[in-house]
Amino acid sequence: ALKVSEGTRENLWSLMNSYQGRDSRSIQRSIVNHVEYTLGLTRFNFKDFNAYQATSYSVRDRLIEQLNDSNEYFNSQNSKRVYYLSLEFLLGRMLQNSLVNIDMEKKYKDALTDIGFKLEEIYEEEVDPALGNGGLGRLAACFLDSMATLDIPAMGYGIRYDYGIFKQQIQDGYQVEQPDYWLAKGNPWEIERPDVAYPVRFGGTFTKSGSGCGVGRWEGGEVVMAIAYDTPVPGFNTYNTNRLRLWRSRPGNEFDLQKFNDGQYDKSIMERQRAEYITSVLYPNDSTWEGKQLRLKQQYFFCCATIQDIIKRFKLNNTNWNDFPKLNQIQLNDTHPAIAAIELLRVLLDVERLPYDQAWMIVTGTFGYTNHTVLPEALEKWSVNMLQSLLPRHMDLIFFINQIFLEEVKRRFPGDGRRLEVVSMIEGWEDKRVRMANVAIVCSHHVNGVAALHTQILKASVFKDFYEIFPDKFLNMTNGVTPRRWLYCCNPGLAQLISDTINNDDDWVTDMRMVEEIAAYADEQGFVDKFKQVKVDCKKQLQHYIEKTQGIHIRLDAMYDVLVKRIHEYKRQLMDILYIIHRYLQILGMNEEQRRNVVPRVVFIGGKAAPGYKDAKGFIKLINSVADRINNDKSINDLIKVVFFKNYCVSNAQIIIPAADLSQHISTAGTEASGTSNMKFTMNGALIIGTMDGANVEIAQEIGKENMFVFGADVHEVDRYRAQTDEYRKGRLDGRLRNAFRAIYEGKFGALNDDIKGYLNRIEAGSDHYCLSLDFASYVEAQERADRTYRDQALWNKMAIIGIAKSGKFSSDRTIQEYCAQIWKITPKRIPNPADKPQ
Ligand code: Z2T
Repeated sequence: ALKVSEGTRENLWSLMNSYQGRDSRSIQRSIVNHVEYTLGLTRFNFKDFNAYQATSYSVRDRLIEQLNDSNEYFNSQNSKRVYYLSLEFLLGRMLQNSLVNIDMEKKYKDALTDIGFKLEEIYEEEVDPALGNGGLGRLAACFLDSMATLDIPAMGYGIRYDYGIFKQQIQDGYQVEQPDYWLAKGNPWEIERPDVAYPVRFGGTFTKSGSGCGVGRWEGGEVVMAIAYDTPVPGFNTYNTNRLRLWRSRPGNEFDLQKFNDGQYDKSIMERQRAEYITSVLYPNDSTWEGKQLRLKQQYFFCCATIQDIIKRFKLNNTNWNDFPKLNQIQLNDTHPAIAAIELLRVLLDVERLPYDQAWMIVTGTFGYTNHTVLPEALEKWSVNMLQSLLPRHMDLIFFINQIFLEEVKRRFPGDGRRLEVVSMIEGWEDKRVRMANVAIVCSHHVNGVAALHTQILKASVFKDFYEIFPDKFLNMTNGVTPRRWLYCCNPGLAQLISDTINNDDDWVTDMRMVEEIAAYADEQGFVDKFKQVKVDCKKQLQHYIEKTQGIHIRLDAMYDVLVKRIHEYKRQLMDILYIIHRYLQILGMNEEQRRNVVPRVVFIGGKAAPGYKDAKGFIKLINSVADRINNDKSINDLIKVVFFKNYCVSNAQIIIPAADLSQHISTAGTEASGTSNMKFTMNGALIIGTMDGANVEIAQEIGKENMFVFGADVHEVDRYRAQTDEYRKGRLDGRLRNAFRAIYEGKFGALNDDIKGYLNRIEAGSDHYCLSLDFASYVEAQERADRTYRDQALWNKMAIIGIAKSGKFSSDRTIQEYCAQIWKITPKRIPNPADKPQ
């Protein structure tokens, strides 16, 4: 490679000065430059969307320079690196976040105003990059932000899907999915790297020589190419900028000449197109597993390219393979990328020709595995036949490592056949499947849950037998969210109030524990009034958004009661809507006097249902039917308004979360691994009504149970209830629940959907896996507590302020610090200030 001499380097450096300056004129010059020369438009006439594109290119220029400098520095230091492997990155819009992180939002705003554009309007031109389903993908995005901010040399690796999570439309009350071709108008944030390309093989044959696991040649099959697309990830208040590398599939170079000569030109071209399908679409399932072959291909495709890329980087500076785990930590975001561990083993054995013991030590020293759910339907179990035909060597290696592992278990737990059965990587006899969680656990040095309760459940039941084998492997890493996007960007009013109150500075944005200071002002009228004003302003913005996007007018002087997350039985959106029905029936039975005492509520329920999840789609229809009836009932005079919040996604989460008064996190205890929006709502001064599940437990510990509306059975009560008979549960069906069912059956909320009818009938018959009947009474009681508290606005605001003050633990900065210290064993590496470079 060409190394430029210092003299030349100085010259090259100074060339950028006029272009990358932080003054208004330089900013305008770079924007206009992109309008004219990148977009090919005239700078004398361009639209908001073009201003968005050019502004993004201008910001990207700065990020690229930071990215290159960071990367060059880490390479020169042979720095240890963290690789976060995830099939999902739910980034959300990039422009505001990037400007905020490089501390240039105000400067760009002024520069744009000067040439006739409003930055806030330009933000709205950006499409959401929505390459994720829900919490798991958004967590990966928060982690990228925190790793960059904390000066950790880290990279994210994933897939550049052409289609992100579908857009949700509602027709006739039903969810209709629209494709999300987010790249239609280009993506200014990515840098295509046609030169960073790796071959990935599928199928073919494997021939082995030698004993034990042997070494061998994998040949034939189909080869596709992985092309890199990089997105810079700037840290807040640091020059450090990390890389998110997403892979796109393209046809391999092996061309079928035979078909050409046979005159089958079209057929041969069509086969090449098949390669591109691999990265076409994100699978829209949130915590349920689907055994599709294309999904397995996506997983291997991205893992194979990633491992090649990581090894190439390692080899820039290193020759001793034993240093690999000391310099590279790979974190698996659930089991989706677990095949990466087997791929690394394969490369070390078959390509690098290392002895098995050394290769295995390297693999287990490198990987960490994060589990995100205890739901059995989410656990990945790939059929042995499918793996065998697609990845013959990998299947072979899984059998081999499983055998060695089971022999060790046999030695340590003699006569414990049950345990062998449970911890084996292979399940079943004729229809054999590979349990990817078992593979991930055995291949990793650490396994973590995402909240304290979740980790306890992993240790005590889901992975109990593994925990007894490897007690030191298991630990907890309670999730967090980035305060940059989820407070500073989405709630500038509150951010300003916090800064003004604590020390006139934004240090708290990278040290959320500092916010605790505002607790001292929870009773101070001046502060409380300002907090109230912030909330009202956010509610106005939401009101405007709802009017604009859904044509519904909502009142400002109501409690904004919000339940937004993926639709799932365990998250119990059904229980919420049944409560609304109960509340509506109650109001119908009240006289004028009693009605004056009712706290008016606007109830928002939003979220996407997996397209194949019938029951979840039925819940959406029911919510819309109930909304229809209640919203059009003039007699209740807007005491309840029900809004199905359409197409819940990152960008509109940034509107609804700051505007919430009450937020619902009501999963059956023991089902929600953590939840992360509970943290976002708390940081934005909404009160939680919730069960003792997931991270709610820790939120209660931090902010005080008395500052939440806690209800419902705990994990043990749920276990006991589930162990009872249907007869037992049927005999104890909650009366108010029964009335709500009746109202639905009678057609009060329109024609009855058969699926929903069946679902409700089963609950009535005592089949109540998610414990709606068990929890309904205490849910109603908690809702009443929320109403009483809301009537006392001083108390309500005090609770909200204490919630904000004590939400510091739930910054993803804290989470990442824990991963660094306990799993990755890595310390921050602050890159020198660019001012130290030649000027
Ligand atoms: C997901 O978003 C979550 C778990 C999954 O298990 C899959 C997906 Cl797509 C395979 C969620 C959990 O449901 C939620 O409790 C947690 O907060 C989030 O992951 C991040 O850990």
